[in-house]
Amino acid sequence: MKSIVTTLVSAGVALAIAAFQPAAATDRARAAMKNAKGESVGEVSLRRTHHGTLLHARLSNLPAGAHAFHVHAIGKCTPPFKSAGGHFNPGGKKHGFDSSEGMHAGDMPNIHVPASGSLEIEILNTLLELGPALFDGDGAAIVIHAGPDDYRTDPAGAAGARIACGVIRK
Ligand SMILES: [Cu+2]
Ligand SMILES: [Zn+2]
Repeated sequence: MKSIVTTLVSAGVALAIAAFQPAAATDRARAAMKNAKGESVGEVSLRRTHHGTLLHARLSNLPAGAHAFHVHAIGKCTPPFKSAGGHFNPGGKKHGFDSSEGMHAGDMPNIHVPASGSLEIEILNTLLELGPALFDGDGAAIVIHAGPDDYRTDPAGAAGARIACGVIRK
């Protein structure tokens, strides 16, 4: 009997903790990245930290060179990925690290893919939270562009075509 009571009490505590978190928040998420041909180009995992979201990208099958790497506002990846909308921007800012009126929460440093086409990288985004603004009705996505972000041109850093996209899923 005692063990049943203990179990019920712990279940009650767990439910109370769960109820305290907004329904749309999560500690972990991931995005399966695909190119415009529908081929996999790897995966990005996202994890909540005390200072923002840590993104861990394991990418492959990408063209060598510098590419913009952003969080976009809509979780829909239909080639050519315009479906993902603009940059995730709950703060209503302008684009870019180099803008005095910036930056978007979805703005992140360029990635540099070597000749092998594969790259593993971790990026801490201190403005990104795995919360209700990201997991709103239309979701969010990670997008990789053909060219680099110039870190200043509003609204998207003049990064060119969108070559890969992945919906961020809890
Ligand atoms: Cu982008
Ligand atoms: Zn931006």
